Amino acid sequence: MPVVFVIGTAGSGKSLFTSALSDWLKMSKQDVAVVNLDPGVLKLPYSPDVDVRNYVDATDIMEKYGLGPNGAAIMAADLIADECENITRDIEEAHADFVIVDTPGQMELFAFRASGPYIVNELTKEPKALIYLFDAVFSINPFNYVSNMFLSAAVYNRFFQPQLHLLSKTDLLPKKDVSKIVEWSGNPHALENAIEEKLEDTKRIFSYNMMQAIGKLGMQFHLTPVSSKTNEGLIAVNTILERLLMQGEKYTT
Ligand SMILES: Nc1nc2c(ncn2[C@@H]2O[C@H](COP(=O)(O)OP(=O)(O)O)[C@@H](O)[C@H]2O)c(=O)[nH]1
Ligand SMILES: [Mg+2]
Repeated sequence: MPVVFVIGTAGSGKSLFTSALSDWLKMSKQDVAVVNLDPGVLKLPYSPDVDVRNYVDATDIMEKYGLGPNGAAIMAADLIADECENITRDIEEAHADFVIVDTPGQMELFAFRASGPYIVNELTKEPKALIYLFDAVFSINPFNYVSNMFLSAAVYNRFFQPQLHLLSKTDLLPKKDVSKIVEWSGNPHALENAIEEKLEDTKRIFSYNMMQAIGKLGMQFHLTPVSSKTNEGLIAVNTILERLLMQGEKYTT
């Protein structure tokens, strides 16, 4: 039962993408289970098969411990680690061939505290992968794009799992802008030109040096454009996931 974790900065479209991909896979007769790992979310665009809020709920924590939203979110993120066994059992009981996990809204609560990597390691021994979302509207600025590359490299450095990079919300940008960002992701010279053209002073130097430093890590950021509103790119994502997780076999046995 391969598991894929959807990750990205707050508002990058993790929950809606989880919903779109799971609906699309179900339409293609794949047996999918969807897991919500966000203890603070009030409303989800899908019905989770497994929900961390059954065990840890940030709103309850606020009341019980008299914490504000940030304190409760941090405490909730840390408490999830103790519920790994329960969540794993719930996932197993869902008897799916493929599991999609929607992670907490604030990425740092998952990626940069101890609980996230612990959960990713403990939840299953099956093949797993991370899907990292680059928000297209944010990424059209080369400075933001490079910052996102940096965050994505930092996430990889926390989990060390196969990582697939998607450009989300492409329906919100003109096609030519989507193509431009995709080109940056595959061609460092195109990104370098955009940095030269669009940025000045400190931002230009910072972005250029950051891009060089990340290049030295040898990571691939090739972005696959997707939209959770129009379902653009889901076929491509499915193909990549199959290759990444199942060496080309369907998820279903
Ligand atoms: N137009 C458009 N809006 C999107 C898309 N994906 C997410 N959104 C919107 O972006 C906002 C944040 O999305 P959400 O999935 O909650 O982000 P999360 O915090 O990463 O889980 C919501 O208002 C979504 O409706 C997309 O592909 N296209
Ligand atoms: Mg969300």
